[in-house]
Amino acid sequence: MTHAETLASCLLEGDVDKAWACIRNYPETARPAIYHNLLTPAMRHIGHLWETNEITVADEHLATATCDFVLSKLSFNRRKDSTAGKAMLLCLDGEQHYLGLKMADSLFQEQGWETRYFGPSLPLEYALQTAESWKPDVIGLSVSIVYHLPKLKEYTEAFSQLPGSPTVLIGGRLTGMYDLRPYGSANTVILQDLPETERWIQNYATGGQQSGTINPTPSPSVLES
Ligand code: B12
Repeated sequence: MTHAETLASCLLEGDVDKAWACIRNYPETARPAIYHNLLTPAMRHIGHLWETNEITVADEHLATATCDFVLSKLSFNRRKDSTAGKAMLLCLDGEQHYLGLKMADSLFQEQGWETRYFGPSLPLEYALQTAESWKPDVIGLSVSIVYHLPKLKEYTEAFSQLPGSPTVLIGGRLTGMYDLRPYGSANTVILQDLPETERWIQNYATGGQQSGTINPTPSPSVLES
């Protein structure tokens, strides 16, 4: 059994203590590595068990709730001097998959950013209201379900009209699977995973970030699939 599969079984039991012990026994200790190499594959494994009817919807919900708790426990403690920039992180309207977004939020905080993390499903009008008053440097969007993609275009277009032109980051399960560039606008950057996100944040700190500098390796367009 891999570490991720062991963690998946602890999450499926809803056993926070066992899940925590499994994370502590993992050889890598940096938060991004734990997110990327352990928690993400564990949740994806749970998705596979669900898809193949080896677990029930209730099992999957319990695992999700346990993972969420563990993530809160792992989250970086917000620094008082969060001056690197301001990022708001949200899921498209209707999008319920927020665990990855929560990990991205933690990475921004760890790199000294002030963040506002909105969890699942934030309608565009409310996202715009906050963006207009809070004036973030970055807006991070998460998308996991293909039928939410038309909304992605609406969001990126609306955000590209904002004063101050915040950089719009697109993340989530679909970025590693499809070419999402047709759903972006000016100032959109597509990030495939957390290591790429971490590099992007570090690059931003050194003044190297420009909109659209990071593009995904070409992959089939979702429109063609
Ligand atoms: C848990 C789960 C749920 C939970 C979500 C709870 C939650 N709080 O997130 C619930 C029960 C709500 C759910 C519902 C549904 N789900 Co679901 N779900 C999953 C599952 C098992 C795990 C998701 C997860 O947490 N993955 C781990 C995270 C960490 O990975 P990630 O999201 O890709 O994020 C990583 C990166 O993408 C990145 N990232 C993510 N966001 C962002 C944002 C930014 C800005 C950045 C920089 C980076 C970034 O960081 C993360 C770190 O590695 C997946 C299986 C899978 N393969 O992922 C299915 C899965 C995604 N779900 C699926 C489906 C079908 C559904 C439903 C339609 C089921 C239904 N019939 O109701 C609904 C749709 C709900 C909706 N409207 O959104 C399918 C999608 C298949 C498809 N072809 O589209 C999957 C693949 C399961 C499967 N194998 O069938 N689901």
